[in-house]
Amino acid sequence: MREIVIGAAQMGPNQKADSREAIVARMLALLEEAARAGCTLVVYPELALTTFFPRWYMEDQAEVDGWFETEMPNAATRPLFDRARDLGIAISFGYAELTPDGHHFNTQILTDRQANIIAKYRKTHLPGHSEYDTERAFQHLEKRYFEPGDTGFPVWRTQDAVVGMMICNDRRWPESYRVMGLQGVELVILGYNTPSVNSQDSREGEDKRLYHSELSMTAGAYQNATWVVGVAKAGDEDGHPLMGGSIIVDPNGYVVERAKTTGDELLVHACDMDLSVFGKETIFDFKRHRRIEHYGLIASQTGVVVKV
Ligand code: CDT
Repeated sequence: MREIVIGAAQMGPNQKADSREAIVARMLALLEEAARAGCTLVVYPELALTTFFPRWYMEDQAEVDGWFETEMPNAATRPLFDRARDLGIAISFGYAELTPDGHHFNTQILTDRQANIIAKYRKTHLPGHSEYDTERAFQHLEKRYFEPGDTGFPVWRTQDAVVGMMICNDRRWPESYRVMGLQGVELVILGYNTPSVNSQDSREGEDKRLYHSELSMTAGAYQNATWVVGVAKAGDEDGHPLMGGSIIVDPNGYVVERAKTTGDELLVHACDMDLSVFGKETIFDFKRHRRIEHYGLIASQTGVVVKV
């Protein structure tokens, strides 16, 4: 058995006016709870340190950059790293990253149990748009504020497991899981901020959005025989509702833990990495069963081309 006790640290809303320090204090409270539950890994949401600022249209680059972190850890997050080191808990969380050479990414990091950053992933599938859209009920300007990630989907070995990361919208794309599946991923950790309603269709509410989120993660888990830990930032943020629905999914695609609230809430599960072995050696033994001669379009074409 290769067990990792994982804490999925769902976070309630971060308001625009909340300081990084106040938000980190809530992350620390979740970390303490995780320590009491015996966790050795705690996963927090996408853009954990701020409000989901891409809902706001901004033209002033200095204002935009105020939502970004130029180093990690930094003054605000150092207490989280220090406490995680004391407790021997690895942490993973998302934040807006501004690199020294001026690039803007939607990023997630993973540490080891000594609080060293051992892995960094930058979001690939940026949803939304880059200019103000009068047709939407609210804005989703990730394409304005972030560049598509430059990391691809690597995996890392830590805590005796093969671990990969993705961020929010990446979870809806089977390609994200499969690229990691081909590298033997056993645990996918991801955070998200998903509005409770569709800005382009007011009839689409929370039920359908929770269903699509869970459908994507359970399918990704099953089809790649991997654990998936999906962690929401939830609740009413700046007057805009974000859905919860954080889940831990086993390599058979079963949801083994599910959030009950839209606030700060820790889900805990002892995840045995060996549970992924059977699927990887049988129905999803990629080496024996994949037919790559028929998959070329997936890596050579984006849009749909109808030729008939
Ligand atoms: N943050 C993020 O990527 N949110 C998107 C909203 C898309 S609308 C379905 C998500 O995939 O949840």
